[in-house]
Amino acid sequence: MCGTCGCAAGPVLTLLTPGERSHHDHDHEHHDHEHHDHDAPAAGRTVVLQQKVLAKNDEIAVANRRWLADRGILAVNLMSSPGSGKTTLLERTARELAGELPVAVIEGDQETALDAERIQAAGSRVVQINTGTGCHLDAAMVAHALRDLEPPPRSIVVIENVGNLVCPALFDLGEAARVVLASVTEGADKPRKYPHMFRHADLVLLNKTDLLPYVEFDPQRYADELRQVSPGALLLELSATTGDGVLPWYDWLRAGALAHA
Ligand SMILES: Nc1nc2c(ncn2[C@@H]2O[C@H](COP(=O)(O)OP(=O)(O)OP(=O)(O)O)[C@@H](O)[C@H]2O)c(=O)[nH]1
Ligand SMILES: [Mg+2]
Repeated sequence: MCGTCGCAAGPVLTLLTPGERSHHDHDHEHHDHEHHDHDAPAAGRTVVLQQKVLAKNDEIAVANRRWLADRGILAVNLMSSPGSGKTTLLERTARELAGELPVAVIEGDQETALDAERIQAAGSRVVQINTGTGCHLDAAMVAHALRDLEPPPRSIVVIENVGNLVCPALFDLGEAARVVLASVTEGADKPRKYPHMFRHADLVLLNKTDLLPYVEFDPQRYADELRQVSPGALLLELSATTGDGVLPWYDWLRAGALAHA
């Protein structure tokens, strides 16, 4: 997992509410996340530490899940490669479900509050987590963010994880569902090359279908590749930019929200 990728510094959280000015020079609150196996002298010790980190994470994830269930909130862990279109889809979702279903967002990025500013402009409550050198969110970060975000009961919280297809797959955040967003510019081979990410996905969204005329990408091959890794995952095709195909995504969110309310 993160033994060599630099998940060392603590995260920084910024709450942006609709209409509020961005203040990204926020409190540099550091939390203890015990990620750090960089000093481990031997492989055996590294493995033990990794197991401890994951066990601790799982404990906090269980608490997050209970906190969310107590409030009837549907939490979705949204993961993808950098630039697949997570924030673009959430901007559209926030706008188009406004007034029907409140969608609050937790944004995970190494640096900047750029994504939080976009979600804020789309009218949703949002907390930005900056992970520094870290390549994924963990349950403790999400626990802090949920307290800052204060999502209303019976709402939806989407957690936009740090963009990559590797480490985010390992960390349970306490979500009710895992959604992987892929885009047609990434190639059809990604499910088999990054099986851990796709294996536990409840839903896979194939984005940027408006670009299909311009890229070499076979949606049928993609569906077949996904089936090999994750036979149970639902696959929906859409374009976050044009809005084509987004209605089944909204129906999926509505059904999930209803089931968790
Ligand atoms: N053509 C096309 N472009 C898209 C679509 N969705 C997103 N984009 C573009 O893809 C780029 C990245 O989109 P983002 O929404 O920032 O992607 P992201 O997954 O949030 O990126 P990170 O947070 O950096 O991981 C932007 O230039 C978007 O305009 C789509 O459906 N079609
Ligand atoms: Mg983003």
